Amino acid sequence: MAGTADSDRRVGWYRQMWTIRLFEEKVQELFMSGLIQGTTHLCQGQEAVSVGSISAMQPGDVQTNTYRGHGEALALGMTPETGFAELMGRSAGGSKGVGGSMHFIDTSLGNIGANAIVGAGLPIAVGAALSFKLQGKPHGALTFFGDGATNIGTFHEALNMAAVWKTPVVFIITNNLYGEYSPQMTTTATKDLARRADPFGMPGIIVDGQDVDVVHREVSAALERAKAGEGPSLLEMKTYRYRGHSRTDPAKYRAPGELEAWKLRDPIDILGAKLAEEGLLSADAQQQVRTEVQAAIDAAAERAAQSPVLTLEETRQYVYAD
Ligand SMILES: Cc1ncc(C[n+]2csc(CCOP(=O)(O)OP(=O)(O)O)c2C)c(N)n1
Ligand SMILES: [Mg+2]
Repeated sequence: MAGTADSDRRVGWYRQMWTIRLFEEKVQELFMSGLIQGTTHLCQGQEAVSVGSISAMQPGDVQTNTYRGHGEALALGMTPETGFAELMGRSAGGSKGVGGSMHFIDTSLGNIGANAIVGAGLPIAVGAALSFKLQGKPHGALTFFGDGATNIGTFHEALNMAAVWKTPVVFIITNNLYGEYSPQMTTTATKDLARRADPFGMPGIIVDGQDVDVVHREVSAALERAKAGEGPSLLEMKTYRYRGHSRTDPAKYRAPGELEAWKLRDPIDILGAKLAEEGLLSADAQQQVRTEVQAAIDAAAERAAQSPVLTLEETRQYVYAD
């Protein structure tokens, strides 16, 4: 049945969520110390959306995401070392250090694009899904985007075309309640964004984005439905980003107590509590996972920093495809 995961897999998700959390914390540290330049958009708090959704993919499936896409890239299998190298502008990075935080891409892992332009990933995913359909391939596409992106024209165009053509795509709104610095209610007339599926005649489902089991189950079902030729779905993941929009944003626009309230439903804690109760991973073992992941993250960042920067001549080789 779609969406049932065995215990080993769920223990793996626990480790993956810690990997994403601690990777992002390290990115912030490296950014503040000047080892990472440019900008960063971190995803602490949203780990269950990345891990639960990506784990629903099968070999051959693809996904697009956004500038806040480190979580999806790591869940797909990009190593922390490759990610850190990319962020530090080093040649061991996934895009040889010239893509940076907003372009974590690895087509071999099904990651066909992270997009800095809000809403740009949706039509790309619809196109990929259409190509699967036209070629008779059994694959599907996921596309991740924010609540703010549902006010962009490409959102409506992509949903309409996908619905008309019944392309095998699943639209995933990571609703973290904020656009760049604006609360959702100040920019959007609809509270439950899943309702935006209605005009396009596709299912619109509200999902608890803090519970990785629920996310995995819903995305698996929507992807299976899409691949069976029954059309796309819109899933609204209710979640929260712990940090500000980007870089050094202290997020002072948030209501007092809001962050603390969301941390009471932390996605890693929710899975951890279930795994402990089910006898699959004790509290001590969970602490051990966290310690191991922290050591791996620190070592990965150190190794990445040893990788050379491309020379100017080398960067020119990658401007145009052969
Ligand atoms: C077309 C376009 N308009 C504006 C921007 C500037 N911008 C970058 S992120 C962002 C907010 C998007 O919010 P949301 O879709 O909720 O995603 P989140 O940042 O919360 O993950 C905006 C307006 C942009 N990158 N692209
Ligand atoms: Mg948002």
